[in-house]
Amino acid sequence: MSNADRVRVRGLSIFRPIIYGNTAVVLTPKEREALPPQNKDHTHRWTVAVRSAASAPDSDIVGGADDLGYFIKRVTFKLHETYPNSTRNVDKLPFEVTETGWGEFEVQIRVTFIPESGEKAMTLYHHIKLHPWTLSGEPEIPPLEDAIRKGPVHSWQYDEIVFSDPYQNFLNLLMAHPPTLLPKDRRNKPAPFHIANPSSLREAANVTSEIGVPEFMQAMEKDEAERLEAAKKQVLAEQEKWKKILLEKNEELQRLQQLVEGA
Ligand code: SLL
Repeated sequence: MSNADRVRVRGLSIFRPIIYGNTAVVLTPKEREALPPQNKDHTHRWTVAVRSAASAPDSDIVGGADDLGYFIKRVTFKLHETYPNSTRNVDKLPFEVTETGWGEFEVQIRVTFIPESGEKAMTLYHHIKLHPWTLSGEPEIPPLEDAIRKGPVHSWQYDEIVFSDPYQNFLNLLMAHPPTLLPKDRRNKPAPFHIANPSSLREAANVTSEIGVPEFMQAMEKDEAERLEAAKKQVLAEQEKWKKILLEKNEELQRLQQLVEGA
């Protein structure tokens, strides 16, 4: 890395949209038969993952249109201790772990960035969801046939990894990989299903209608845009305030200088 690359670009922030979460399906009786003896009590197969927010068109995979390996070095998933080798390091794409199990639990997800970024690792938490979303919000384990009919359960959260004052070389790298824009509208699959997001998707989380693969869309960015707009206004107001103070101080300085010259 040359000295010029080590320079931080002050005052600049750049972000990359990601999603993290899980998909789960119930195991059919046949699949349960095929499990190793120590796992005979397992009822579901799930995948926990960190992916780019945009989905590939016509894909059954939630998110993952872009390769995040250019800025993420490793994702560590800390599973429930009932799992053997519960800390799973994933050093290459896809950043995900697939397992079978019987219970929901919280997984700790640690994202380590490439060394050139100079960024600290980031920790996320996700509750592995196995059972379908219910209207009441109360957990409910449906009969096996219902669960199979309803299809995969999805629980994903959208987030933006923000890099502030990035190193010049890291900034160049990020800019060389612009993220795929989220689609304006749902493109191919039937509408919501089982999905969760702590903010804008809360309502959608409780809607169980047609089965479909969730997809993150621009509408969900609206909340974020409104928050940014509010922040911008605040910064502008702050700027105005300091401008006024600066002017007043300048006037005072001039007055004092005249006093000094006159003395
Ligand atoms: C619960 N607090 O009681 C949760 C724990 C544990 C999940 C869930 C299988 C591990 C194995 C598994 O699903 N663990 O069989 O090794 O619901």
